[in-house]
Amino acid sequence: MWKRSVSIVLCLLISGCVSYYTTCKDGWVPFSGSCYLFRAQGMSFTEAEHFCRQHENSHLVHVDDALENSFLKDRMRAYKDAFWWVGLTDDDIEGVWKWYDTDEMPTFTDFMPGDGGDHNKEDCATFGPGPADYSWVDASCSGPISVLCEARGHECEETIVG
Ligand SMILES: [Ca+2]
Ligand SMILES: [Ca+2]
Ligand SMILES: [Ca+2]
Repeated sequence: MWKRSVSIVLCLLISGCVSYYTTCKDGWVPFSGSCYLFRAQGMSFTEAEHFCRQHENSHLVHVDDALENSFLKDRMRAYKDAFWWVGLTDDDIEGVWKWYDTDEMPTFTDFMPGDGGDHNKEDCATFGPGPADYSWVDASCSGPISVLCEARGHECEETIVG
């Protein structure tokens, strides 16, 4: 059983329509080329990253832009009051956030005002429930915090003859 979502539909004048789907394994949520696994089970940051590796060789979520961020926030609002790891850490240089698995700097962030700065004991990023409404907060890497994995989805093309 595979789930799929239409990410783009291109319509060409003569040849009909081509739609692009993201397909994901059962239990994973498709969105715009990626698949997400929400596991509401508290773990430390490194345990969570390890958990993702063991599931589809994925990684803790990389939030690349506002669209992906708001899609994920909408899903989280369906769960009650859980924190979810974002795959970012400032463990190397205080206040400088990098993706844990690639060491790259993020192109988009959504930290709450007062979070994401110079907090020595809070070196891992999470989506925060309650007043944060799933904006990001920095927190202790020991958790326990719920796991959100991201894997690359399978892009499929389907031609609809018009
Ligand atoms: Ca992503
Ligand atoms: Ca910090
Ligand atoms: Ca904090």
